[in-house]
Parts: sequence; C-alpha cells; structure tokens
Amino acid sequence: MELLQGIIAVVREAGEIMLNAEHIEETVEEKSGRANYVTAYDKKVQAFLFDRLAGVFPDAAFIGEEKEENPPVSEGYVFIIDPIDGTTNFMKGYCASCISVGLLKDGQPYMGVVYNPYLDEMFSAEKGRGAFRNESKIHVSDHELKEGIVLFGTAPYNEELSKRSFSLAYEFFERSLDVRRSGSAAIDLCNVACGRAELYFELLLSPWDYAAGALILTEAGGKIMTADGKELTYEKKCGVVAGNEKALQVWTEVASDIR
Ligand code: 2AM
Ligand code: CA
Repeated sequence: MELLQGIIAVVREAGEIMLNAEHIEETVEEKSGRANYVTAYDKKVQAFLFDRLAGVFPDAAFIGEEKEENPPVSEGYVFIIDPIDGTTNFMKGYCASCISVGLLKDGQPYMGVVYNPYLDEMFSAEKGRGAFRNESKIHVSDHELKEGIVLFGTAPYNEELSKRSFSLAYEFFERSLDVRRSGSAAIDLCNVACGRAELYFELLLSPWDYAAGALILTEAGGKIMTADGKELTYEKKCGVVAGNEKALQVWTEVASDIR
C-alpha cells in the first residue's frame, strides 16, 4: 500500500509537466507507422518517471514506450510505462490524455496507476485490493450491452485494421446505446472500470497502453482479454477487449472470427 501511494505521488507530479506544457506542436517528431508521433513532453515525462520511480522502488526494471530497448517482463518487478497515453490528443490540446504506470511482478499485473491530469482523476489498483478513482472504490456497471456505451480505438498506426475496426464499431453501435472514441486506451479502460461505459475494444495495442488499465479494470470486477479471446499478454502487442461480463459475452458472440 505504501508503494502504491509512492507511485501515485510521483505520477501526480508528472501530471504537472503535461498541464504546464507549451508550444507542444513545435516539439513533435514522427515515429514509424501511420499518424504515430512523439513530443518532447512524452520524453520528458518518461525521464521524470524513470528517475523518480527508481527512488520509490529501486528493485524494479523499466519498460517505456519512448525507450529504445526494453527488458523482458517475465521475471521480477518491471514498471511498464506510457508517459503520455493519447499523444495525438495531447498535441492538439484536446485534454484527453493520461499517464499510465503499471507494475508487473513475474509477468503479471501487481499495481496500476492511470492519471488524467485534466480532470485530476487518479485511478489506481493493487492486486487483490480493489480499484479506486481518487479515494473512492470503483466497480464495473451491471448493465446489459444494449443499455450501455461502447468505447473503441481505431488502432490508427496500423491502417490495415481500420475497416475492421469501423465495421465492428458499427456492429456494436447497433447493439448498444452509442459508441465513443476517446484517443486514449488507458482512459477508456478506466472508464469501463468505473461503470461509465460497458465495453472497450481496440484491434492492436502495446502492453504499456493497457498494463495499468488492465489491473484497474479486473480489480473493479471487469474482464479483459485479447480481441480473439485469449489470455492477455504483456510481452507483445495484441488486440484488446474489456468490459463487464454481459458486454464481453456479446463480444464473444459477435466478434469471434477476429484474428
Ligand atoms: P499512444 O497515444 O500512447 O500512442 C489510440 O487509439 C490509443 O491506442 C492510444 O492509447 C494509443 O497510444 C494507442 N495505440 C493506437 N494504435 C496503436 C498501435 N498500433 N500500437 C500500439 N498502440 C496503439
Ligand atoms: Ca504514448
């Protein structure tokens, strides 16, 4: 618990770097793939987190989106970090981005913290101890999908997944109240975790996009799996679907042919 509070304090401080960012678009660099960018602030937040979290928990290794080479996740403690999840929103001043810090223990989620500084919402979880939004315990909703909201991501860096993503969004639009697309996988997972939405899917994500959110969601009573129904892995990219039990049941019926 003390460790979780230590991580939360560091992440909250890192949020200040996002809130105080200026002239963001002047610092943008392109990465590989379609519409994939990094700003000087992604690197700055990552450097801050690596430095300060090493002080909080010296035994852990680090994996980060903006790091050149990453260690394996399977042994010991590993921080798995997306310094800014929702970088395109961040570049545009859209105010829907967050910091995502997961901590794995022997390859499995142990702690997770997701902070949206624009709303001052701190989501956190520790294995076996429930999930929280600020100080309040959270739980997934009990609604049927037809009474629910479906969140989806478009896997924008991989154009070959666009048509499939949008046709699935249409399928789920027809089976729900409506769909939403936020631009941040970690925020989406937390919004399902606290019952604001019933289902989330994206056909390709990296482990740092979902490592923290996955634990927050499961500790809130939700379920998460790969888009083709397998156990989630933290070693490589995969499609992700998450929701309350009723919504995931519908996903399994409708989207079982996803590969
Ligand atoms: P990012 O903003 O940190 O880059 C947008 O669809 C969401 O999914 C964001 O959380 C984005 O992370 C992530 N994302 C989108 N496409 C992705 C891909 N092909 N691989 C990994 N992560 C992706
Ligand atoms: Ca990122």
